[in-house]
Amino acid sequence: MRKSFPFTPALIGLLAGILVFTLLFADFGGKQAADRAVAKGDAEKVYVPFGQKDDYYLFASGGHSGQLFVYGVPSMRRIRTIPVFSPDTATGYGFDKESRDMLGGYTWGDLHHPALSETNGEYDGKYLFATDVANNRAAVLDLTTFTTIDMLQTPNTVGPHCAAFVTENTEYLFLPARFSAPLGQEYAPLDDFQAKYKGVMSAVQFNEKTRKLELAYQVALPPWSYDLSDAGKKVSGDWAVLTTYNTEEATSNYEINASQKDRDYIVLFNWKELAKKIDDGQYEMVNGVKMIDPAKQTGGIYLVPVAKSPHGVDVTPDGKRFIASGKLAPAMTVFSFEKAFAAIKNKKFSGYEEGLPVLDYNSVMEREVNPENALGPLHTQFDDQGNAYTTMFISSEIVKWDVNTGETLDRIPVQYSPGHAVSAEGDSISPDGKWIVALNKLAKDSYLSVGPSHPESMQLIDLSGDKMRIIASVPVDPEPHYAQMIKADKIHTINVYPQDEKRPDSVWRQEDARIVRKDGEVHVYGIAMRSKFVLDAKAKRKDVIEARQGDKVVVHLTNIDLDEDITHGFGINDYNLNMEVQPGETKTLEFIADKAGTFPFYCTNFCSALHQEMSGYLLVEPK
Ligand SMILES: [Cu+2]
Repeated sequence: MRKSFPFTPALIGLLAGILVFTLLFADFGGKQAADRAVAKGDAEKVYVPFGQKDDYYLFASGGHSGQLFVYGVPSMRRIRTIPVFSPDTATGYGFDKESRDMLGGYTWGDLHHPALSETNGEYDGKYLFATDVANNRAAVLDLTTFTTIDMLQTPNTVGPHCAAFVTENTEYLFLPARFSAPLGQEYAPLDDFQAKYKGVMSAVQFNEKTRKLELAYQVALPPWSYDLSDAGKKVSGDWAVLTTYNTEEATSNYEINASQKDRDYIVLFNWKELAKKIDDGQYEMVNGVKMIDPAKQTGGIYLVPVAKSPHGVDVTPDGKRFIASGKLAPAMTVFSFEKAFAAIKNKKFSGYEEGLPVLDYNSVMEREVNPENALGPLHTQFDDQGNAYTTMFISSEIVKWDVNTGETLDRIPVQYSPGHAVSAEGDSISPDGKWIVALNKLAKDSYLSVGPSHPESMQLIDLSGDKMRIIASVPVDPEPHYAQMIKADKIHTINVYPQDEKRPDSVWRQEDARIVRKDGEVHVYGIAMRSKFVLDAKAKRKDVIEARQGDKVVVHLTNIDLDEDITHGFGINDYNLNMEVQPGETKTLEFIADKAGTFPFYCTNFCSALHQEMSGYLLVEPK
């Protein structure tokens, strides 16, 4: 018996342990089964069976890749990468003459906030605009072809981060600047910051007939940083709002010096009044651009005090309110356009800043919304029920709240640190309320490791139930700053480029292919078709280009395969050149044959069983 004594408590302990373990395991097993069932339900929501298409296109900025990423929602499959501000060897963008000229020698860009064209406040699916923070450009993409069709360099505007947003009928695209600089980026010491530096906003228009972007006018705003913006809607349709930071006018160590004041400003402006000033000649010409100085040509621009260092400012779908979030303050602030209009009418100004009237905060503010322990509110999106969804960068979550009452309705953690979020049709006058995608700055431990730097992530959140649910999480290349999501049936792509016989330099019949030589120039008017190049119909070898070293060679190539998805490429071995010619398209490659020798060229896009045979020679005879 003595021997058994030590065993009894141990045995009891063991049995108890087994029991607890069994209970725990059973509980855990049950929970796991339940979780799996829910996960299965979630998986079904994102599963788009083969043969079916997604419900939405999501256009996400590719940040400093200079590209735009296209995803399908809800599958979250990446469908396409569209090069915009940087060259791309896959499509030859930046290599063929037209896109190379358009890029203007720049080899990188920083694409931030894409904006879909609108008609009556709804996304119309025709065009998409984007801006380049790195090199002060605006671009427009044609959504019938998913290609960049024009680019505009904006002088005076330095780092247009606070863009792009379009007015309700795409009358304007505004590009306010992140950086202040002397006009024309002239040299001026930083001690002259207040006197000589300006934060310039460009007003750009898109001419649908010429398919060109045009710089309408600019506004020389105070030397602050302009961060994000939104256009008014309906009752506020003539207005737009932008956030500012560094109203301290710091010139160094911004982390501290640009965060001193308790309040920065929202710039509230009436773009119709600004356009009228231009019509009335109230501007000066600065570096060839009509420039409004709001301190001299007063009216139409007002300041609204806002919680310090705000990021996003977003107009509600009904156009009645604008919501700003101070990223260093825990609150979202709801402002009323109606109250702002009354304050402007009654001149309820609390003072002037850099010559601009400051509206009295309490006269314009409707509500401060401060969800408990929510930190770092950045950007707000909307659904179809009057609810707002704000990303919290620091507490890493999305908070759903009622715009009318400020009541917090739901919160969901995301991995990690969301900058923007985008809801379906979220910036239009009628959001769909189905999905919101969190654009997270850090994926950390979400995916297989790829070394010290990890991908960013996008998380798809289902809004259909009472509670938000994350139902998919996908890695994404750096760096989606913002995205817009549009119903797929609003986009109408073409299958092939039309056979336009009048298109300059195009050739549609093999017998018309020719090579023309004159004074050190070789002009090729050729055809790409399955599975050959026809460059000179009369030559012994129809797929050969002969040039002399130093000649300028211009290859015009038309893809006469008017067949969807039969795209051809033209890459020249060891000449660092490649371009894509899509079905029915004519593209031009222009270069100096500065290297003598023998250089095969070949079709770079797989096009048929005999694709490998689709090649020829560039022969460059030495001088
Ligand atoms: Cu081919």
